[in-house]
Amino acid sequence: MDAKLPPGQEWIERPVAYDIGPVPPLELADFRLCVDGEVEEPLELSWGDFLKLPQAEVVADFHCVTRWSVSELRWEGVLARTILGLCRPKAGVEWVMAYGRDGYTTNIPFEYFAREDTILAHKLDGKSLPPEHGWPLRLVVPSLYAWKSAKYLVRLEFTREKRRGYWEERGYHDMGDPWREERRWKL
Ligand SMILES: Nc1nc2c(c(=O)[nH]1)N[C@H]1C(S)=C(S)[C@@H](COP(=O)(O)O)O[C@H]1N2
Ligand SMILES: [Mo]
Repeated sequence: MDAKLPPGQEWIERPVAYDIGPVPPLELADFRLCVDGEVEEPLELSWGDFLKLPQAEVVADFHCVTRWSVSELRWEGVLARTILGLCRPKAGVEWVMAYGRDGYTTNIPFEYFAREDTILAHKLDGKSLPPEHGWPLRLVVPSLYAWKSAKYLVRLEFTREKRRGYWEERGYHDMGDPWREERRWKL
């Protein structure tokens, strides 16, 4: 028994990159992160603005629904909690939609987004994010399967009602907790 390994998973050395399609190029000078929807204070952050926010580090295991897990990846960036403190979601917000610049979307239950280990990461294991792992910025939600960790992050939208992202529309679970094996809602 390995208490750190969720049911149905096996350990591998490095994360395998999965992308739904090509990722448009980007100049950092053009980078913007939008935080909007049901929030008191919508944000539009340039790369410089983002780097000025308090920086943190999260060491966490990464679990993919295709049954691999990677132990103790070290992410650096801005905690989701810091973003929540700035944008102040309104009462009744239950979901966060994350958008990548490749057109990817995924819906994240607010309760998991707000956990202390959720991070908007720009570094992995001490280095700038590799292109295939989400450069320049990705969301990392270690408490959910990896498809909830949107790469190439450009927008976070807070909503009261549930909407489905790219994989959720195709049958993946709305919650996605690896400890409950919330892999698919449709078999
Ligand atoms: N923007 C974006 N984020 C994404 C994806 C994607 O195609 N586009 N794929 C998801 C899926 S299905 C998985 S399993 C993880 C894989 O993360 P990795 O490529 O860093 O290993 O990224 C998730 N985030
Ligand atoms: Mo995936």
